[in-house]
Amino acid sequence: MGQEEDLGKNIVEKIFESHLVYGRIKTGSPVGLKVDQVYTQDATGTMTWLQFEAIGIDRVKVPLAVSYVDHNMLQTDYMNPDDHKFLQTVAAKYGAYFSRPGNGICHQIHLEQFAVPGKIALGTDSHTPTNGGMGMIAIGVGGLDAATVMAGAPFELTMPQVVKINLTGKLKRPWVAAMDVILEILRRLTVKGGVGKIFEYGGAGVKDLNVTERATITNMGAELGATTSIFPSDERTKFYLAAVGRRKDWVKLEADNDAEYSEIINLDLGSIEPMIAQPHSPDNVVTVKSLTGAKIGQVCIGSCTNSSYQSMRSVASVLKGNTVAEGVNLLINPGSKQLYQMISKESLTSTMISAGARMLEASCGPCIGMGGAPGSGQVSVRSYNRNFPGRSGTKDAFVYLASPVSCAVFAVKGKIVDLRKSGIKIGKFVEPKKYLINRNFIIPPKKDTSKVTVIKGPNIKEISVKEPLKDKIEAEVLLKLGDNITTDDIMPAGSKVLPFRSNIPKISEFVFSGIDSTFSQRANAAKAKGGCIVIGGENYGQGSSREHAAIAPMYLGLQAVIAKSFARIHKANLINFGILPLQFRNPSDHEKIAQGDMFVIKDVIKSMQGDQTYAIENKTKGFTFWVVSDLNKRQKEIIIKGGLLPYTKK
Ligand code: MIC
Ligand code: SF4
Repeated sequence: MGQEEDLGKNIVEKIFESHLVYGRIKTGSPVGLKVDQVYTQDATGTMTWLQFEAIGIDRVKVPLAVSYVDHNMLQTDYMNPDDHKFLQTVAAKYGAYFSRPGNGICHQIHLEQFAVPGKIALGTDSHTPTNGGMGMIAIGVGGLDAATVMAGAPFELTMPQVVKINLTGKLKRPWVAAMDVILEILRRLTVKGGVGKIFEYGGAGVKDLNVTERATITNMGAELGATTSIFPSDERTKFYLAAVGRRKDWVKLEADNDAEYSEIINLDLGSIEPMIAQPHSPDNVVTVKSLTGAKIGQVCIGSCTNSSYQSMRSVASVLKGNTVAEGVNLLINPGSKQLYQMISKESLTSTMISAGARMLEASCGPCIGMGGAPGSGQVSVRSYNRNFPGRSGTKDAFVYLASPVSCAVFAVKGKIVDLRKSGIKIGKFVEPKKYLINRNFIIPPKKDTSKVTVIKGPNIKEISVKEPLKDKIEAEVLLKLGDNITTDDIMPAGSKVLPFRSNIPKISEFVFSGIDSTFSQRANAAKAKGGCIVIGGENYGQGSSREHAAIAPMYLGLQAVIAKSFARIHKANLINFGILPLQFRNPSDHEKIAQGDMFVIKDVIKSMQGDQTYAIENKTKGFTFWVVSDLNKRQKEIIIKGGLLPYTKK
């Protein structure tokens, strides 16, 4: 790629260059970046802010920090509202904006209110790349990474490859939507296809897509495992920013003509047709027409992927004058309060209600199993981004993912149909010149914070810290797993578990509970004997940014995860909490290991400081095999100290 001064640059290189604190913008090298914006959501945010407090800084050191509340909204007892109070008071104390509960989903609001082309944002949620639709580098990170950046540290990452997705042609609207574009990319590249990569969109087809359509595509780039995805900032970006009252935030941003990429993928928008992801993975994608006739029981429309004004308008257009089919439950969660108000003002909500839709709050809702679970064995089609087993709250449900317009048509028909032959007519979407703006649910930072008291309810417990790395690890293999294990597998969410995000001892009882309900008990027993090890396959830890998938296992004594490969955010979280992420030198060794085997790893620190090859003695089976790590200097120091918190406080 064009790192040298005189070579053409892509957009990613331009933004990285203007934010570079240290390192070289060269694939595979560590780079330290200055961050402009950090945002948290409540489910990851309580821990982030507790960690920020523990670092001991008076006020956030980034130009903009926002604390959102969108996940833990059920309030079935005191726990969720206590967290909200904590987040509100902690934001007031340390100089962050606070987005009040009910204001909507963090990514949608951020796009509307704060995203600025050319800037860098971190968010404690894996779908932060939504803001890439605005020409921003927006990266999902674990809470501790966000906390240290808010405390003034640069953000360090290994420079990913930059892959261009070259768009040509135009979408065949109204039945083909932005969601179909990203589903098609997922079909081609799979959930591992983006690991170590940033996708930069370019080509003549870019101008066919407006900002919220682009945001749908960059949002679900998270499901490719990509570090982030980004679009240029052009006339359409300017149009959107003007419509949301922020014309002054616009800057033009495009790649140089001779910019270089590590790979170029061509995609003709005109060739895309309605697509659908089948259970239980977002890359299990086929055409909608190939599933024609399949009966459905539930439809959910919304989430950070598809809850823009345009999505809602297209849904209302389908529902107008129609009735939701008997036997179908239709749930709709608009992305932000502001656009909820806008569609209400335009009577679109009334159209939805009249058709039989159940209107939900502007929040994550059923997407993360916070209400709206399907019935047992039921088929649910959702305009969301993840359909991992059990995530909906119902273990044996079959969740499909499709565009909002597809979802709405299926809700009316009671089954999957070829949209183009559905007989339903919908109007042409015209992008609004002016959106309704309502910021009354956003509380700006205070100048004088001396009188603010941070309020912590009884469910908010002390944060846990690991002891420094031991030179000899003797531990039992407590669980052996295959490929693509998700963070939902490791640390489930949903209404029973999410309220314990500020209570590590309690939430640790649920680690791996969907896979093996005895895990936490067995881990506690193994703790006294040196702790435990988990074995994974490819892409271990895909999905969310939740650092609880590292903290809670750490609390249970997890010393190392040995896998064939790791997902980016989870690997960073393991390191941040002092857990060794090790990779098989010879992947076929995975076959030779069984649950219950006892492992001994000697000279851990020496091996780490050397060529990062570690000999593991399988005491049970009587053989030795080798694993490797690829930690940089800083990461080694973090693990040796027992995690990023002890490292930062040194
Ligand atoms: C998700 O979609 O899985 C979540 C819930 O938004 C997570 C964050 C979390 O677990 O709190 C994510 O995507 O990072
Ligand atoms: Fe919320 Fe779902 Fe988006 Fe996660 S993916 S931020 S749970 S709407």
